[in-house]
Formats: sequence, structure tokens, C-alpha cells
Amino acid sequence: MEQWSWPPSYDESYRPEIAQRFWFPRRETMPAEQRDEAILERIRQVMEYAWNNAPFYRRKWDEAGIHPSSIRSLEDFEKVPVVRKEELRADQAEHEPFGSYLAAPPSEVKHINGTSGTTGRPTAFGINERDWRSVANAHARVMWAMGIRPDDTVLVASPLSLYWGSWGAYIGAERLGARVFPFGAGTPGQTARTVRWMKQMGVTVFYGTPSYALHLAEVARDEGFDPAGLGLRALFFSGEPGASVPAIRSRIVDAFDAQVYDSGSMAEVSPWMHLGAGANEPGVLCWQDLVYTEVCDPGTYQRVDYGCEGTPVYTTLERTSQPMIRLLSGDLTRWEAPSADRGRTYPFLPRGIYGRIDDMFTVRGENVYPSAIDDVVMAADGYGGEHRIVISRESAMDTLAVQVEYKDVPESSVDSWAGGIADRLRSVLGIGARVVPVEHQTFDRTEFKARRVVDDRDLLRRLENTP
Ligand code: 8LQ
Repeated sequence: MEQWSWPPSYDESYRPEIAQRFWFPRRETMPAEQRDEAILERIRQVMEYAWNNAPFYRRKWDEAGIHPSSIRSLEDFEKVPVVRKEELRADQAEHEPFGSYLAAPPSEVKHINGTSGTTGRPTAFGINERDWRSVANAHARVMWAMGIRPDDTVLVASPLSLYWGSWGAYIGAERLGARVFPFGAGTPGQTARTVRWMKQMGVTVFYGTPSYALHLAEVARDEGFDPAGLGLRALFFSGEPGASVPAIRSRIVDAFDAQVYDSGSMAEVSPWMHLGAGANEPGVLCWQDLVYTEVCDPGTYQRVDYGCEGTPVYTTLERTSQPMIRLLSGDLTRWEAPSADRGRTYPFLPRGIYGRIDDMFTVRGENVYPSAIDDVVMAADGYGGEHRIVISRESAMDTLAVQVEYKDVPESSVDSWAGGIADRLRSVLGIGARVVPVEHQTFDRTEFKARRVVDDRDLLRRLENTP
């Protein structure tokens, strides 16, 4: 039984036959134009609901001269002003604790999560029971598409605190009938224990960040286990670029000998609506009937053509407590038109989300994103497991050094090894960079999202003065 209603309501006893490829075949495979018509209708309902229940939206749209009834096409919808994260933060400071974009009565809020960022005022997610259940149902659907089934044991290996990603994975796995193992991450010494428990509990599916999976593989080896022998069938990721960055992806596939799926968007718009294109292929699909995604020009916030790069702007179609209507991500991606060849008729992001607009730097005229450097560096034989990208934005032109850990590279060849990476950076990305080899385990490993970019002029000067 397929459901697609506003407000969302799902038959909690429904589950497809094990062999069925699609959880909701009609919603997932219908012609994209037909789905867009239904989405337009849903957008109107969601806007109407927000207009009536969330003063934040009424104020914002009043100022812009927009009323939900004026949205007659998806092109009209592009005129709705985007919502920035700073606006949400400011609104929440003024209307504590959940902001005036809370559209449900405060007494209905039954779950609190929050932004995982460590800087600035955190924002709280107030989630009612209806949204909690729709996220569970949506995630079950997306995870079903990753091939996760009731006989799987799913390890949630990211922090089980404020981070929505962990809870989304938890309730999604639970809803599809799998066994859930909320081991979490982030406690000292936890990773070695994770490895042991994974073996003992027969974990078959991993959820976490790509950085953490690579760290886990290193720790497993240190503990005497081959990560490929841990029994994982699949790993799925959100939180940072990696699962669609070729060198990172192949490191994970090689280490665990398992399928890798990219997913994730922003916690504010959970459920994540993305899913790897297929087994062991990078890229993600936009599940438009859950979260309507527009890849937009970062200047005009209008949709760019398929084939072009832009920033995702998200609209939740199933959230009633804090609906997000045109939330600006500030991320970067390129999208492609829906195609029936992919099975699901959703737009496709072939390289996933590969950066943030504000992460971009310019070296000798070339625009560079850190994930492109990750891709080159991590593809090198002898890569020791971590690196740092040190940039200086002192002058008009940024300058760049990359400190790269090496492992199993003979001391006498270390300089030429680093030279080889510098050559590859120049030929693949067109940038000149100083590559500084450093010993294995120089840098801390992360159990959550990696922070590899160091914006530090003094460090750069010291590196430049190193012979
Ligand atoms: N971000 C998140 N997922 C990403 C991915 N697959 N590829 C590249 N960048 C990604 C709970 C959500 O599923 C994921 C999440 O991490 O939410 P947050 O904590 O709100 O962080 C959102 C940001 O993480 C995005 O804007 C991307 O920059 C990155």
C-alpha cells in the first residue's frame, strides 16, 4: 500500500516483499513530469500550512509580496525567498526555544536534536511525533533502496547525541525491521571496542562518516583484524564529502570489500533524500517527493539547467513541526536530469555534494575545492591515512601547501614520492602546491566530520621555510 499525503501518514505495518526493489514503486519510478505536478500541489499545501502556523514564514513572504496561492508553477516557486541558516539562528534567539518557524504547538514537540556545529549559537530541532515517524518511514525507504533488509544488523557509528543523522539512521533501520546497534562514536578508546563488537554482533551494515570508516579500518588493522573480514556487506554515509569522491570511495571499498552508498543533505531537512546511484557507483539521487531539491545559481537562487553546477536549495515536503521552505545549503553540486535508466526517476548528482561555496579557494587562477585535493592525495600509493591542506588567503591569490602522511615509503624515496603528488595536483587540478611529507599518525583521526583545511598563514610560512 503506497501512501503520499499531506500531512504525511504512513501504514506502519507495511513492508515490501524482501525481493522487491522499490519500497514505493509508484512514487519512485513515476514519470518525473507527473511527479513534478504532484510536488507543485504539495508545495502549495506545505506553504499554506506554514503561512497559517509559522509566523516566520508569513513575515518573510509578506515582505516579499508572496502568498502561497500565488505559486502556480515550479518556476513561480523559484521566486520564494531562500531561508538562510543565520536567519533560523537569529529567529530562534528571539523566539526561544524552537523559533517562530515552529509550525506545531510547542507541547507537541517530543524530540529535541540540534546542529552539531561547535561554533556559533546552535539551533534546536523540535520534532513532533508525526515528523519522527515520517522520517523513520522515509529513511526505511531510502535504506531499502540501498539493499538493507530485515536480516541486517545496522551499526550506527556516529554520535548519538544532537546529531540528527545518527537518529535518522537508527529509526530508519528500525522501521524497515533490521536489527539496530547504536554503538555511537566519539568516546575515547571507543573505536577499538567498536571493532570487537562488530565481529561479535555480526554487524552487516555500517552508518557513519567516510573519515570515520577509514579510521575504523586503520584501528581494525592495528588490532589484528582485516577490515574486509569484519563481515560488512554495505556502508552508507552522510555528513561530509567522501562516498562520492573516487579515491576516498575506493579506499573504503578496498578496505571493507563492501558496497558503499552516499547519502545525506542537511539535518534541518532530514530525511536525507539522497542515495547512491547503484552498488559501488558514486553519486546520489534527489528523492524529490520527500525533500524537493533545486540546484540553484548561487547569485539568483533560481534553478540552473541540468548539467550545470549550483547550490542545493531544499524544501521539506513531509515535515510539520519545523518545515523548511527553500533552505539555502551553501553546498556545491552538479545535477543531471532524471532518467528511467536509473530505475528511480529522480534528478541525479553524479559527484554527490563536493564542497561548500565558502570552502573554495583560488590558487594561481584555478578555483579549487578541498575535496578535489583529497581525491588526488588519497589516491597515492603510500598515503598514510591523513593529510592537511594549509592555505593562506593573505594576498589576492591564495597559496597552498599539503602535508601528507606517508606509510611504507622508503625514507630515501619520500621526497620523490611527495614530488609525484605535487605533479599530480598540477596535472589533475592545474594548481602548483608544496607537498610536505609527514610521518604516519602525525595527525589526529576523527570519529565524525574531518577538518582538513587549515587556514593558517604562520604555519604556511614555516612550511615554506622548511628545506
Ligand atoms: N554534508 C552532509 N552530507 C553530505 C554528503 N553526503 N556529501 C557531502 N557533504 C555532505 C544529518 C544529515 O544527513 C547530514 C548532515 O551532516 O547534516 P548537518 O550536520 O546539518 O551538516 C550538513 C552539511 O554537511 C551539508 O551542508 C554538507 O556541507 C555536509
